[in-house]
Amino acid sequence: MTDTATVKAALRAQRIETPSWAYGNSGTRFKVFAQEGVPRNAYEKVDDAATVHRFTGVAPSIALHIPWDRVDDYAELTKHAGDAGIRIGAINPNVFQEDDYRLGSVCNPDPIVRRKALDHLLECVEIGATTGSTILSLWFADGTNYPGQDSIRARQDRLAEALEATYAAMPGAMRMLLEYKLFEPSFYTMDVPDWGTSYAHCLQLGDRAQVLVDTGHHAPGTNIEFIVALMLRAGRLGGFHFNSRFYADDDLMVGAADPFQLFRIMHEIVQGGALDPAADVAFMLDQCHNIEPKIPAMIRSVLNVQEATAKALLVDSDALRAAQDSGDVLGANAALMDAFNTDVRPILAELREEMGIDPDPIAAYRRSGHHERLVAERQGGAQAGWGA
Ligand code: AOS
Ligand code: ZN
Ligand code: ZN
Ligand code: ZN
Repeated sequence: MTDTATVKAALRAQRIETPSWAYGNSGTRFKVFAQEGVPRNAYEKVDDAATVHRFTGVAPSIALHIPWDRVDDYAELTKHAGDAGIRIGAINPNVFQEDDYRLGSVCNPDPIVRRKALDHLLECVEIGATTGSTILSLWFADGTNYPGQDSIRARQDRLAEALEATYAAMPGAMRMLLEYKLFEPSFYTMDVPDWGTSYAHCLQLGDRAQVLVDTGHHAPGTNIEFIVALMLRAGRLGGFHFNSRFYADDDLMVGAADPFQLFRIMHEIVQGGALDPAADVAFMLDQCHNIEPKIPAMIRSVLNVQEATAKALLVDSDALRAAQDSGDVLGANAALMDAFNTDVRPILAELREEMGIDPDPIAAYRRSGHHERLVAERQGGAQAGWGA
């Protein structure tokens, strides 16, 4: 059994990034439900991320989405984040919300549209440099709906060209994470539908291009931890967009639908030595809280990742390896399940007390009166972006 001090040290060093868009109003294509007290601009989203960090102690950065978080002065926003106790994390360019992008962005058949999309990616590289961000996080809504609609192969060439130009513009400290998604908004094919496509492009680009795994972007039943192990082994696991899915890209709270899957993923991370911040695997949340209050939902999500991580850290690796090596199928499985079935809430509560934060972050947030203050202060909260 790993000793408690080692488990706590690893949990204390863990970093989980929250996304700016989770703090704004969101919904489905049927309805956006407006909530009270939501942020009105990027500055207030930063404030909410800082609040989540204050109550959890392990969420010290916020991912931005451009143009949803566009501001006049990014240096000022960076300072605002610093003053609030956090920093700017991944920069997420948005090349999917304009009429020009009906047939795609960087894969569009029209070179003028491709140029416009590339210019936005390059602008985001600059924003990353100004904000001290080390991650350019790329997701393309590009794809086709009908067989024959466009050349699958030509679109790959266009994609490669844009990625290459973007990669070339990145400062040395910046990584490019390329996110894949099986379907939606395109239904016949997406241009980056799976880890293999992302990986192939990353290999061509260079060491600082890595695969981003959004847990909601796979076919039902996909073994995500296999992909995680494979990409880690290849040195190409850039990070995660954590969330839960029941059916499609549901973007529900991580660990809510399938805590066992999250544990299995974190087990591969721990075994692969990738929990260490030096391994540079970004643990980011990509969620929308359509009907539940946003800040406590984010706190809950951070705790869910922590709980899965704690269980993965409790796996008795020596016993596991011994069972594996001797072909003890049941023993190996039991080593994993023993850890999964451990109640890790007491050890996490202890850790939080040692860190000087409340052992029960959700209860502490409720008691703090922060939500009521936000409702009083903020009138007319902004929509996260979709349908805006
Ligand atoms: C879209 O499905 C991807 O998950 C994106 O990472 C992300 O949700 C988007 O950029 C935010 O709108
Ligand atoms: Zn995502
Ligand atoms: Zn998702
Ligand atoms: Zn998604």
